[in-house]
Amino acid sequence: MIKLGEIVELQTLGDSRGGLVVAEAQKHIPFEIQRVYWIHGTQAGVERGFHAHKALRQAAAVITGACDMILDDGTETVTVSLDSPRQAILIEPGVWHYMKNFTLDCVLLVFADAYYDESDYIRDYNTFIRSTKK
Ligand code: T46
Repeated sequence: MIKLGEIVELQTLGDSRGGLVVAEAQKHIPFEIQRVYWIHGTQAGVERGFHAHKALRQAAAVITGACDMILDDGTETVTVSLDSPRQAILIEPGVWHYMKNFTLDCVLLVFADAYYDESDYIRDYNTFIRSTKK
């Protein structure tokens, strides 16, 4: 059972030359990775996300910089500060989530277990809350 806002530790192989972090599917990331995208250059004060996924599983890591991720399963809300490239946060289906407090240098890398599908998004909060009561 994955808890809300669960963090997974990635493999850290840095040495005196600098950092090297590895994320392998089914090992550090608990699913097969079908898609990778990243969010960068987010301007000051911008908040993004504000949706839940019906089936998509994701894991997100900040490669540089920092941001906060807020996750809400309809019962509980947690805020997780992401500021380490050595960790990823799991974003499971049925979790309303959004991101804020991006530093200007933040690069948020996201692993997803499926291709982009807009029909997998719930972008209305009331619809999301209703879906949690079923
Ligand atoms: C999520 C959070 C963490 C695509 O066409 N393909 C893609 O793979 C993605 C991710 C987005 N898009 C389109 C959909 C929108 O028309 O790009 C546009 C911007 O996406 P959106 O407003 O959903 O971006 P965020 O930052 O609010 O959310 C994104 C992901 O979409 C979402 O799945 O969980 O990052």
